[in-house]
Amino acid sequence: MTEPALLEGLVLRIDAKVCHVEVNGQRRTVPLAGKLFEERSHEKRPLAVGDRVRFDATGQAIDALLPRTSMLHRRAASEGEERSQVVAANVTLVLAVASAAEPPFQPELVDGVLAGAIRQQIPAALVITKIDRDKKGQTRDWVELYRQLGYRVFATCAEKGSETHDEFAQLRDLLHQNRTVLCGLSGVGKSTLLNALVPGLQLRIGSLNHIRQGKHTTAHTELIAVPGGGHVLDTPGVRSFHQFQIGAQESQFVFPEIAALLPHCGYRNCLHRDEPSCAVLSGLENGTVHRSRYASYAAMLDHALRSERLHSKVDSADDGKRQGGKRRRPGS
Ligand SMILES: Nc1nc2c(ncn2[C@@H]2O[C@H](COP(=O)(O)OP(=O)(O)O)[C@@H](O)[C@H]2O)c(=O)[nH]1
Ligand SMILES: [Mg+2]
Ligand SMILES: [Zn+2]
Repeated sequence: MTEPALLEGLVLRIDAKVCHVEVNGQRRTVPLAGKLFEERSHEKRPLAVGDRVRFDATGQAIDALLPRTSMLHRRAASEGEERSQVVAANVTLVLAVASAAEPPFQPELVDGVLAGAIRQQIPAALVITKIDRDKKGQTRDWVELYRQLGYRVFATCAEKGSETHDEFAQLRDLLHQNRTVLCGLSGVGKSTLLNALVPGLQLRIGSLNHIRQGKHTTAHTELIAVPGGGHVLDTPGVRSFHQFQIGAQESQFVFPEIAALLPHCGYRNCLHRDEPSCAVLSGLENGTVHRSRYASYAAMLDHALRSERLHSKVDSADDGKRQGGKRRRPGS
């Protein structure tokens, strides 16, 4: 039988110039067409793991990206104009992963990942790893906070003899039902967790020394088919998760408990910083808004305001040249 002229595939992994693509259940490496780099220069890389692509079976280069149903993306750490870095496309579940200790729990990173999921309406959950290392007993408070916010939270331990089998079983079910992306700091135990969840996987685990030196054990991201159903993406780890082109007003809406208080603020455009009769600031005082969540919001808002000021300067400086078409609107 001859191959059809146009093939469709799922991007499993991206190297410098080739993609590993699953086509009709088979893995192939296919180069990227130059035109893709030109058309998609607003993103750090033209494609992301999880993308569906089309390519010509004779030309053999990927030259079309099929529409995404979702993407977990963040602001690429680069100078100059903001670019979007897509961590994963077409995912149905985001797992924010943070360790109870070693490294310490990082609420701003967790909140960034959860916010990224909200922006794309992707269901998300929180996994707290290494609970055996929690000497200060703070895990309970984090679990309670995020459960109150409506998230499923899994407190896990992968240490031999103290494994949290119940949590693993629940997470395994989720993996089977979804295309999942794990997102968190390097060294929190993402690969260890996946090895515990997926028999036979044997991902490489980092030593703490490596991690302290800033080395990643998982060098590339690869979408893995889970035997029995589902796909999962183990990422090399992110140090921060900042939103790509988020506006000041939009920032509050990725913190649902903050947005919920807006109708009770004295000012309609309240940004909950220092405005009088602010319901969020009152909530912060009486404990209904958690300090760490507010701190994450304030950091996000700060950046949004700075970048709005910067853009309004650029816009008035070269008025007309941009015609407002180049910059994408938040949330688009
Ligand atoms: N004590 C303890 N150590 C863990 C646990 N999970 C992972 N680790 C250790 O944390 C280090 C980093 O793990 P790794 O899975 O490579 O982290 P990743 O960078 O997030 O993939 C390794 O030394 C693991 O053995 C856990 O539940 N308890
Ligand atoms: Mg890893
Ligand atoms: Zn307010």
